[in-house]
Parts: sequence; C-alpha cells; structure tokens
Amino acid sequence: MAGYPEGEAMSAATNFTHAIVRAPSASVTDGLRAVDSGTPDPSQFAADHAAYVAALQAAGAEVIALPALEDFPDSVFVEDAALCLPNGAVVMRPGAPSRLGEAAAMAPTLRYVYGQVETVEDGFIEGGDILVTDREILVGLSARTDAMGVAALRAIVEPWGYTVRELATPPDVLHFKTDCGLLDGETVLATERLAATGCFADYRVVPVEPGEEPCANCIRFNGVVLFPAGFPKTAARLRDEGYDLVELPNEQAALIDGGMSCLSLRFTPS
Ligand code: CIR
Repeated sequence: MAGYPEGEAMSAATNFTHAIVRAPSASVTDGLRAVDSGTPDPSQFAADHAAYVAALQAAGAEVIALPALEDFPDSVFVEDAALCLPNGAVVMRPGAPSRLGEAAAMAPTLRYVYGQVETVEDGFIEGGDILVTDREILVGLSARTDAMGVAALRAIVEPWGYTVRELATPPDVLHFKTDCGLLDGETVLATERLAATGCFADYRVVPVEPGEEPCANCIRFNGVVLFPAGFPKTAARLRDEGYDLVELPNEQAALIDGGMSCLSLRFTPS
C-alpha cells in the first residue's frame, strides 16, 4: 500500500480507505459528449478501467466494484451520482436527464457502506461539480448543477459541520472538476481559465501547462496522484513539486468527457 508522504499532514480530502467503481457498459458508446471526436471502444475502455482499479488498489483502496448498467451509458462515471464525506453520503440529482436514474442505482451501495445517507430532492447537482478540501466544499454552477441543487446540498451538509461555497464553472466547461484536481488538503492543480476566476485565491495553485488542460482532472489518493497519460509538461511540473504520479490511459473516457475523478467515489466509511 502506498503510504502518506512523510512530513505531509494527513488530509481527509485525499486520504481514503475505500473506493466505489462501476464497470463500463457496452452502451458506453452512447455516452454523452460535448464534441464528437470518436466513439469509445468498449473493450479498450474496460482494459483502461481495469488499470484504473488496479492503481486504486495499489494506493491502498479496498475497491467495491459494481456491475455495468446497460441502461445508463455514462454510469461508469460514478462520481456524478453521489458525494461521499466522512460523516455520511449524499445521493446527487444529476442534471443530465439520461443520468438521473444513476443516482437511485447508487443509493443501495451507499446505504451498505454508510450509516448516514441523505438525498438531494430539489434542483440538480452532479458530483463532478464538487471539490471537497480540508476546510470547505466548493460547488461550481454548471449546465448540470443549479443553485437549487447547491442549496439542497448545503441544507444536508451544513448540519454535519461543512461550509459550502457556491462558484461559477467557466462557460463551456462540463464540470467544475473538469478543470481542477485536489493535490493535497491545501493545493489544487487548476487550468488558467478556472484559476483566473479567483476561486482558489486562498489555496496554493499548481497551474496546468497551457495546451494540456484535459489533465487538470486528476485525483490524489493517499500517497499518489492518479493522472492521465499524455500530458508530459504538467506531469514533469508535478513531479518537480514532489508528487508521486501514476499515469493512466484515459483516451477512451476522454472521448465522452470523462477523467480520473469521474471514475470513482473515494471515501472512508464512518
Ligand atoms: C457526461 O457528460 O455526463 C459524461 N459523458 C462525462 C461525465 C464526467 N464526469 C465527471 O467529470 N465527474
């Protein structure tokens, strides 16, 4: 198991014991995409997904692997269906109509691993728009997440002691976390267009190299950063900063706008 780097404070936002994933369906070929630049190949997608799961396990995760849901082409992107916090889990309300049913499909697994599971009943909100740091929960409004959904989330998590900060996702960016990833409790990897909004003014920001924007969506899991292969300048910058990168193939998921964070729910059961 990869350990937590010596000298670095433990962070509940990047340190976990478990992850939930869902196998890609054959119907992943029909996954939503902003621009059609090709159709994912289901068998290559499955191979990439297996590598991703193995990387989580090598980082210390006990992985709960759920079966494919053919009725939901985007259901491999489990992050959008729920938010997992140390105190409990929240079932999301995805703003993409074809994805709404994914949340209900995730709920039984959350109830199995968590003592406390709440559900967003108003508005829309997807997990890809939520970044949890050591001190707050940042939520970006987007085409998938609206103010009513953010208010519903706030009503659930503020009694658990969390502060929710509502932000804007840049225009034409799918999710808030399409453009950023948490590197440690106080540090984010972010694109210039997102950092320029000022949303990370109180954080340390490692900038994505211009032209490598799709690699912003990375995840820190215990001692390592799971990072999409093919972005050498940003990878070198992160290694120079002392991060231990595991580079993983992401071409298939990228064809339908998915990345490292979207493919798992990361948590430590309460
Ligand atoms: C969608 O458009 O919903 C999927 N094709 C991609 C979802 C990516 N999820 C994420 O960034 N959390």
